Amino acid sequence: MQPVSAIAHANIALIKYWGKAPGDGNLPATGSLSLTLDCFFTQTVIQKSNQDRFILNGIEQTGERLARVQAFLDLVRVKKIACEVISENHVPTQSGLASSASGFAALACAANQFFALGLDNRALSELARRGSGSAARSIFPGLARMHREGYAEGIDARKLDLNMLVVHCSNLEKQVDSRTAMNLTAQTSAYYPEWISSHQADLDDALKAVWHGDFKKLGELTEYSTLKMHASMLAARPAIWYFEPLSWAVMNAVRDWRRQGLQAYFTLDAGPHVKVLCQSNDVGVLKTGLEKIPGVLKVQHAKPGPGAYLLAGHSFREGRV
Ligand code: 2P0
Repeated sequence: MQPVSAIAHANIALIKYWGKAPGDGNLPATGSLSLTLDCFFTQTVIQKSNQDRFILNGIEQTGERLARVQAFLDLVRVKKIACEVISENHVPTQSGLASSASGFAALACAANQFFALGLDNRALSELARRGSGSAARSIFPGLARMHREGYAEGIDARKLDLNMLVVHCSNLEKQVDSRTAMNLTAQTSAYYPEWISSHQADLDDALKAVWHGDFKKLGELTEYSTLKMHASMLAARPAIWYFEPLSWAVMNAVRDWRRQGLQAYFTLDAGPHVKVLCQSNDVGVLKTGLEKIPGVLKVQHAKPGPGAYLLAGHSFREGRV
């Protein structure tokens, strides 16, 4: 068996997923819609070994991180063949910038070739989902829709000019991982049932906005979805929030700029960083404005990125993070 190398890019949900369906298989409780970004990616090499190993950014992983990769390999490997998985993450790990999405999408893509599984993109997205819910969407370029049934598909976004400014608000790793936070929200938040029952309408409206090339509508729904998701977490017991004061400052600035006529819409995930959806013409002025907010560490401009793909060689690529 020859070593196999694959790359997958991170994605950010515009219409969020938050919560699991009951039962095994890591099925989401709702669908979602995301944008795969060109500036954050994971490269993963898988090869035969005498024992399972997982090396992330040059550091050998043990405990939960190794166990999660092993459980994923167990889904596809024959005769428990031992593997070495080497990943280089050009995404800040555990910071709400979806490193598990690009990580498991790259691993699924590499495993498909390594074990000769012959999966098409839909089946590949289902496999990636078993590792991490959001990973299913990183199989596809640009906009991707995740179905509640557990697979993702690419969505034609040709009528839209989509850009994302990623505003780094903290260097700290997040305190509560997404899976724990989702489960706590589902079990204890009075607003969780509303989040679930009102979700499909948001997704349908967003897909309509994409179809009509209606950037404003898509942006408004993007903000609505993230705030609704975070509101459901705030009502959990104990409450969960990922915002930092700086995150609020950035959100306030985005709203001010919108009042002045700029089209910009924010979204936040399970971390303090703010991502701003905007169009090419506004990137320059928004980036300059965001960089001037006291405390902002870095602003990165992302365009729609490619789907997961295999690499011919096994040398590692340079990243921008
Ligand atoms: C999303 N997030 O739609 C939402 C919004 C974070 C906030 O999916 O447990 O890493 O690995 O399946 O996919 C983050 O959760 O969770 C996530 P697991 P995942 O992007």
